[in-house]
Amino acid sequence: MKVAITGLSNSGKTTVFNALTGLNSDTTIYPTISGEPNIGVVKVPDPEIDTLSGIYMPKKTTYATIEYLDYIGLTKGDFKQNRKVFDLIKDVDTIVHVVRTFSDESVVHPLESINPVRDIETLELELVFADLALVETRLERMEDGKKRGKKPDESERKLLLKCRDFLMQETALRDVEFTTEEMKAMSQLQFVSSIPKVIVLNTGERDGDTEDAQTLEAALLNRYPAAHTIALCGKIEMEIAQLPEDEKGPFLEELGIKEPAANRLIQICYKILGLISFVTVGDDEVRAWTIRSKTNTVTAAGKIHSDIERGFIRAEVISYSDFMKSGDMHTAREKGLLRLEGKTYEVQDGDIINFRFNV
Ligand SMILES: Nc1nc2c(ncn2[C@@H]2O[C@H](COP(=O)(O)OP(=O)(O)OP(=O)(O)O)[C@@H](O)[C@H]2O)c(=O)[nH]1
Ligand SMILES: [Mg+2]
Repeated sequence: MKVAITGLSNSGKTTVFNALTGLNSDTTIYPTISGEPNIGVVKVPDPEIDTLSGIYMPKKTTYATIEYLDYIGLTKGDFKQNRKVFDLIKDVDTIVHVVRTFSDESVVHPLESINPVRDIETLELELVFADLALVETRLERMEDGKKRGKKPDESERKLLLKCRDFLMQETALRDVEFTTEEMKAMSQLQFVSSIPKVIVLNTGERDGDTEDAQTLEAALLNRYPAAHTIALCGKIEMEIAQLPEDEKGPFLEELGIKEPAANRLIQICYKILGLISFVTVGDDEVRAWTIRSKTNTVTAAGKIHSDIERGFIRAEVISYSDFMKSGDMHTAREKGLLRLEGKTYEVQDGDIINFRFNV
């Protein structure tokens, strides 16, 4: 899964990126306007994989991963600069909008005051405007083609006009209902306002800042029921992420933080994308595989290898809890807890699967 961290300049994107990845990229009090994007890959924490790995003692344990991208900020009304950002992030699975709520005189705010709701609306509009420009360009190209005698793709034209109507009303495409066919066509068009979004309120570290952010979070939920918002203090979370593993727990406890923001954010992304994972086990490798919920066994098999999908015969499936009741696969089989499933079985979160195939 790929996640892009965006936001206005100086909102704390790189700080949040460091908090999520445990890396230590430079954060500055001045806006970054050029340079290479920061990229960080992190393991998705998975206690079930930890346990299974402890049981199988495999040569290799592989967790699901998330790739985070952090780049320059979005600028209000700067179409050219923003296009650079959108070109980089147009194929990500989720956009994380970092919104500044911390006050700090030494850090310039590009819009000169702290106003999270205004910033959220500004960012949303930049996505909408970028898509509107994309639609206009495509429609123009279609018109040009028509003049040269090329027959326009009517279904695409209809879809573009539908998108344009909504975008003109400043509605992001993720809030629009599309048919399955339209969705398929949409994926080729590389819109950015259709990408699922999480709002991260980057709060200050002073007493009361967290409470203020929680109040704002509740207000945002009223205003944008479909938005997913989490509040976190980038600066503190970044410090936590830099600590050695065994020091994190006590530090979190001291601060009264139940779970690091990095983990909370991953859970939200999984939820909004409707992702689940299944597991393969063995002496060589214990491994988590990420799929969309409602995926059938054959498609899940294809995630591992196209040969397994092509030659699929059956899947031996056991839920994690049934496996734990038995302790090992042999006992599970004897107890009849290991099920044989065909092509149409809908894989459940945490299923342990062994695919039988023939190529
Ligand atoms: N007080 C406070 N300062 C923060 C917080 N998060 C970030 N900052 C500071 O704000 C400044 C900008 O942070 P960055 O993480 O570099 O922001 P950015 O969005 O990546 O900025 P650009 O890449 O330049 O657009 C740095 O000096 C950070 O230390 C926070 O939660 N509290
Ligand atoms: Mg930055």
